[in-house]
Amino acid sequence: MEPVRSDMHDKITGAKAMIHDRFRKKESLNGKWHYAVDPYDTCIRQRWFEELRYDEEGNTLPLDYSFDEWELMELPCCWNLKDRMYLLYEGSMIFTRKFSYVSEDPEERVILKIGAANYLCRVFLNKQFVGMHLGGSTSCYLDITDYLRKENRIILQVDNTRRTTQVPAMNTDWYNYGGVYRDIDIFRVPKDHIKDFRIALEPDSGFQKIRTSVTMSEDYTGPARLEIPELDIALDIAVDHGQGELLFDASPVLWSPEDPKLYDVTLTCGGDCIRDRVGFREIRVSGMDILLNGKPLFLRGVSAHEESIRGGKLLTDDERMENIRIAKQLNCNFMRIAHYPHSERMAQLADELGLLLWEEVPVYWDIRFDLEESYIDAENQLTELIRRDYNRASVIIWSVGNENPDTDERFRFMSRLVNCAHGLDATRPVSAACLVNFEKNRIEDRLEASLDIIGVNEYIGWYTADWNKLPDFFENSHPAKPVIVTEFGADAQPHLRGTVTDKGTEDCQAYVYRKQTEQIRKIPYIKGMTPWILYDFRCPRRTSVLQKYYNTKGLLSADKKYIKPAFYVLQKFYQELAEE
Ligand code: GCB
Repeated sequence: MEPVRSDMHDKITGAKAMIHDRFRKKESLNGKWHYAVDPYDTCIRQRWFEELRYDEEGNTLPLDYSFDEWELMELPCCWNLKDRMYLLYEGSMIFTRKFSYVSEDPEERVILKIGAANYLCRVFLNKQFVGMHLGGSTSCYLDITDYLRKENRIILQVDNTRRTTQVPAMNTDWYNYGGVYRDIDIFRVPKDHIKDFRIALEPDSGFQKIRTSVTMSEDYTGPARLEIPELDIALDIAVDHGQGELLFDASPVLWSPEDPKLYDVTLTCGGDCIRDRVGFREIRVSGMDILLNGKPLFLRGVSAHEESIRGGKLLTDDERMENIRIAKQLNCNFMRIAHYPHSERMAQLADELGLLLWEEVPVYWDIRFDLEESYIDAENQLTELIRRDYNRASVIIWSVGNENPDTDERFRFMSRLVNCAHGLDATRPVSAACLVNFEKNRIEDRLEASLDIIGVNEYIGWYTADWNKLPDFFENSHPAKPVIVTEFGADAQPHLRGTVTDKGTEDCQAYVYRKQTEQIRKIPYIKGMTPWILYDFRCPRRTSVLQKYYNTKGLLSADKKYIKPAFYVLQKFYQELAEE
């Protein structure tokens, strides 16, 4: 596999290829695609995509594929749920379809966006390799203009093989779904088009200034026009060699979970025009406090995977809104969307409905912290996420990883990632969900030096059985920055009852929540918590008779129809905190 991969390595696409696409007109390539399972990567080895039918003498060649006779799969989709045959399949699948294209303007550029394909996706158009994307949770953008004809054949190779060099690597506590599981679209944009558009309240401006910036595709010089009609704002931004920035006075109504006020914003530049809906708020760490719009805040949160019993990683907006609604019923103002970028729709809906978010990249457990290749992949995923969601008021924290061993290599790797996040975004705090220092039973991780907020996953009462360690753990810790308890929790099989020490029962889970919340409430440096997890999720590592390939630490069952008693413990605790 490696030689094939390296001859296509120069065409890895990433954050640089992104365009600002929200609300842009698009043509969907969702729908029926022909597909074949290709575990030996024969498509790549035999270069099926070249569709060679004759040899040099004109003899017909035997073919190992028949694109248009293959079975059909409706994309987007996680193949694991399409057929039980593919439930645990890890490898390549080939997808192909035809589509027509009629140019509307000789100058237009056509951008293909594959919302998400886990993990590696190679794109071939009309017998040519266009490019590939790495990372299973962020979008692949490719300019396909020069490859297009009137009638087109597109081929995708989607490969969810776990590899040591990838991010995440071989071992995760979630399901390695395969497939193209978010929308596939094409966008027609002018030659000079807006690639990146950022707008946010300027930190420390007393909520009186907004900063905006624009990045164009070409070396464009000229004005861009920013309009926010509801604020009576219509301003020119001078764009010089494709870059423009402006700081201006404005007094927007501040966005908050209680009042998620959004404004329609348009930006016109070089014949291109885009729209966004944006909330303005300030998030800041000051001493030991997290301040939202200048006021100290306790983040009453819960963790959640991007997971649906029906669609795997393919969620509908209704399912996302249901998750937000359930979190609100729990009296949450915050959700940690773990452990990788969820669909951009999640933050857009959280903006609309008023929920704060922690967003994370899948630098999860142990990865190859010693390899530059892994670093580049992680940094690209982080950059794609930050560029995508920069304008989302709901997103208040970037997390650069979860439970990584505190080695020198990891320290260097993740400090670089923190610097990268700070460099890309000066308006939000950066955090990571760190491990406990088990030897000293306290919060201690060298990464704390560069983080703005310390996240810590402690499973006292569960993986660490001795409850006496919990008060000591908090007492032994002397963090210099605000702390979010990013995880605690306990498995509970829905309906299974027992004593509080019977692991796997609802009673034990509810007890863990009671004990944890009793302690957490007393600790002044804790400014938030996101217990693990909102609802049960698929997990191949969990094989016990109680788990049946699910992680059952959910407060609800996997189908979200059943609420476990621990839910009510947390709900009451958050209610009390909200009233304080
Ligand atoms: C953790 C991980 C999370 C797991 C959870 C568990 O610490 O961050 O991904 O699912 O524990 O259930 O063990």
